[in-house]
Amino acid sequence: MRLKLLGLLLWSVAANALAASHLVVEHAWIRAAPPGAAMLAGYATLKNAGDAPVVVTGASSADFGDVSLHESFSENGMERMHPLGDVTIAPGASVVFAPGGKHFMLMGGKRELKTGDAVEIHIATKSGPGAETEFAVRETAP
Ligand SMILES: [Cu+2]
Repeated sequence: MRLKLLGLLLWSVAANALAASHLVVEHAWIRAAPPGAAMLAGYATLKNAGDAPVVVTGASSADFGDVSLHESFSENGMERMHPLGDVTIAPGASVVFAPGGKHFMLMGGKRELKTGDAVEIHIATKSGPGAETEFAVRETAP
């Protein structure tokens, strides 16, 4: 009986780990900017390919001092943005980070980036390892 319970417990731990690791990131890119730009914006489609909700809590990169999740909106005709809290993605659903909406705000750049370069960004999730993703520096969306 005790062994059976332990087996069930281990199975459930493994299942949770699997579910949490099913964040799939596609079309990841950073908009190229003139040299010395104070901030850059990154975009991607975040897909939950698992069967449990994925909660994205933030992002980081060795190439930037600060990476945060932002959302753009317009107010009185002005383009503004505010930080996003946790982003919850339901099983099977996707959240699109795209120009004019959600984006990864990249500040404190540590090296000059030009079109064709790649930047590793780690997307952190509440449980599981999150996703290590290569963002391509481009002029336009892929
Ligand atoms: Cu922003």
